[in-house]
Amino acid sequence: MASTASTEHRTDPAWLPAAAFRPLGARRVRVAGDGPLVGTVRAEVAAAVAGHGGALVADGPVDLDLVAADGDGEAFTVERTGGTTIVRAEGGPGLLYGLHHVVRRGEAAFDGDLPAERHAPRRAIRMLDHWDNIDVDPLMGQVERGYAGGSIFYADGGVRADLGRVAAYARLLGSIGVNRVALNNVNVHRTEARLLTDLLPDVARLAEVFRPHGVAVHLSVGFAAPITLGGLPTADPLDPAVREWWERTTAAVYAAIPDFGGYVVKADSEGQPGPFAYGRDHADGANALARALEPHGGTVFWRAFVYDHRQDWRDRGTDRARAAHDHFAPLDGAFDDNVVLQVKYGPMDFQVREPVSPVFAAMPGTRLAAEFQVTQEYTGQQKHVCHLVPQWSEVLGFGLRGGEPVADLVDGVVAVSNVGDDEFWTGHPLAQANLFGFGRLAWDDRLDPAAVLDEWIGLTFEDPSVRGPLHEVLDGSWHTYERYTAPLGVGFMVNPGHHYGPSVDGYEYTQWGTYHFADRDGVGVDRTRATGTGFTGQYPAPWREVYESVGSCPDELLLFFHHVPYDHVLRSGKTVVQHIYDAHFAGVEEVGRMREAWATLEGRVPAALFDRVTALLAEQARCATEWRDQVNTYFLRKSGVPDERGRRIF
Ligand code: GCV
Repeated sequence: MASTASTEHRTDPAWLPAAAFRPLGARRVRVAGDGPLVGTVRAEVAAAVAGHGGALVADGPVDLDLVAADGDGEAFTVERTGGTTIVRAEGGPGLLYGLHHVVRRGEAAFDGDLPAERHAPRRAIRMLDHWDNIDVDPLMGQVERGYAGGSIFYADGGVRADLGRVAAYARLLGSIGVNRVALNNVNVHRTEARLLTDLLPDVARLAEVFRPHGVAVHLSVGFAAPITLGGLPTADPLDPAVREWWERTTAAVYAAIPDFGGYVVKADSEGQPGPFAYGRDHADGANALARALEPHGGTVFWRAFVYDHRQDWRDRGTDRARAAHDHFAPLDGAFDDNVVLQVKYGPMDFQVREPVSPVFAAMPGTRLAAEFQVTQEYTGQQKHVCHLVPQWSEVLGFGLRGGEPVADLVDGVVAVSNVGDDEFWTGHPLAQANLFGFGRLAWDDRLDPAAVLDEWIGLTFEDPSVRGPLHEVLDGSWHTYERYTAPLGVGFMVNPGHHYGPSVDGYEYTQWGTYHFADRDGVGVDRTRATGTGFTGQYPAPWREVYESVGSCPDELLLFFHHVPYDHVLRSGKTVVQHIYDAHFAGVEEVGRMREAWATLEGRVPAALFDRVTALLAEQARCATEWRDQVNTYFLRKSGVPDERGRRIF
């Protein structure tokens, strides 16, 4: 790991790259400007030069000149001339981001001349949502879909007394440009609901820890809070007493936390209350909260993840993939300006492969945010290496409407965080790269995922020789995971409930709307307009035609859009069933190669980290083998078609 004594880092926040802040060495640095974030930069610089022969100076010749204009501007310009690297920031946050730009560039930032380059985030909203609870659920644990231990925020029935890890986390987020955090689960339970009212002083303590790093805090709130917390008989968003309750409650939040970011709301979804109970629509619901936040500059993040989770599997007319578009597209233009509709990247639920959600193209009159999962619910639960930055990059770069990438259709990028109180912060130490990469991509979606990974490696590990093997382990790991799990975009096939490991028919006869429809002749979901659910019709041209036709649908999404016979020939030239066999054998072989590459790092990374990853790779190999054998056996038995290469299937 970065810095010197690796053992120091075992329980220390320094496992995360931000805490590594490469020392600035024997350099003379000037920091000019006012405001709290400039103060943070000053403290960072003082720490980065201390003990290295450098100095924080007020004037005279300097190696690094960090100058902030007044205000909240996030952009900065960097140039190097006459032996001085100069960062001119358009405000306090820009200075923090400029400092970290220099830190990431390392020695290269102090080499030769550099013409002025302006850096600005591609979007204002760069957010991490936590699905943390205060209480511990016997089945789900403390963090819903969390795979890194308990919450970093809460312990013993309240906000932690010691917020040391939160401070290190906030520092990391500031260093990668994340500027908003939601502190509690979108499924708002009884205790957590009180964060909005009597536990507010503790939320204010958390806000104090995030503030110096430019990160605003948010709360997930229940739509029925006027009833459950306020004692009102209704939560009808058009009821004056309900509106007044939200206004009063929100004013109290801002009195305690003047820079509070706003609310996150999961309504009418998976049992959470919402406006439907009162015959109102989601714009009515979102706007009621938006109007309470508006005088204070706050935002409502209203989730579009609304679908029927009590579907009858016999009902072929209902298609969960259609739900978000069906519910929300007709409301385009009806949301207030301080509402951001938070849309999962795909129409289903964070699968390893889904088409991009058509909602991004359907609501030009609404502010949108794309939602990703850094936590690896369906992608190996931080037991498997699954480097997701290439997936997010592909989604954000996808030309959905008139060639316009998703990145240009959204105002924000949001993801569910993956940290916990685990020794390595993220369960799998290499999952830290996903957290880091999310922030970098949220700042600029055009960054190359491999280059971002390289930054993470450079900030995290001392020994430059680890780069090659780490790229071998991580670069292709998303596709590897895709190969050994559910094939060709069909999704799920996981064990119900906890979602880890294979169960091909686990969700086939359930209420959740996640089916693959395999029979003896074929597999896949017919979502065409011609003969299926009509989901393809939610896309703009050309995608509505590309996806509609078996001939033009990309292989990796074929079974998402079509039900095809096993001998259907893919664009790759293979039959569907042979592809399934080949991909699953290949996926397991790739995990074997990942293990070999990792093994070469013994002695070059800290021993505890080496051991943890080694053990998890063994589990990944076991689980991938199980996936391979269950999926291949299932399709051999269903289809009766032997593997043309005669490999062992059971
Ligand atoms: C927080 C999936 C997860 C749920 C999660 C939900 C959501 O269904 O399995 O745990 O709930 O998504 O995004 O709201």
